[in-house]
Amino acid sequence: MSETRKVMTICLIHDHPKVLLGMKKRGFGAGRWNGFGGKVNEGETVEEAAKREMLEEVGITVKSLERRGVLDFEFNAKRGEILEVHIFKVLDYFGEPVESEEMRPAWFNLDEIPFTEMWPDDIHWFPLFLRGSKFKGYFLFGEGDSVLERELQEVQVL
Ligand code: 6U4
Repeated sequence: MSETRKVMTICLIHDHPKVLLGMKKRGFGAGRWNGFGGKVNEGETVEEAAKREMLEEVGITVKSLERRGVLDFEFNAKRGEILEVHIFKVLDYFGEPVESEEMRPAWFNLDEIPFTEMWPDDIHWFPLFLRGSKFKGYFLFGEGDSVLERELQEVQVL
């Protein structure tokens, strides 16, 4: 079976002991808390897309970031269409989070991350992200918030 890939980004700011999340107000994943990000456009690198989305969605200018994870997501109802999501930690930035048409930002303490209102994969990889690991994985989603298959491993190099 042929496979298509859409490359996407997620950016997270972890200013210990808080992490910045956004409530997605519209479109894909609306109603969930998530990192900031979106599709990589033609002609831009994944890092450029990650920075652009941070500025568009939450008004933050990213000076430097580091790739921490790459996850492939697939929906059972749409087999063969893979979302390849690159997860970045923002290392250095300026600006304050500002609400946009797409996202309502809020800081969460690490012991209050709202996993039940996030994508169901997040509870698995967030702990790796928060402790500074790099990781790769694959999640197959079924109906509702079910995860039918999951693979997740720490890696030295992405
Ligand atoms: P438009 O509406 O074209 O501006 P765009 O902002 O480019 O869209 P969007 O909002 O569809 O893209 O991006 C979806 C966001 O959701 C990306 O940041 C990736 C993220 N995402 C998708 N599946 C996810 C999942 N299973 N777990 C997760 N984030 C996911 O934590």
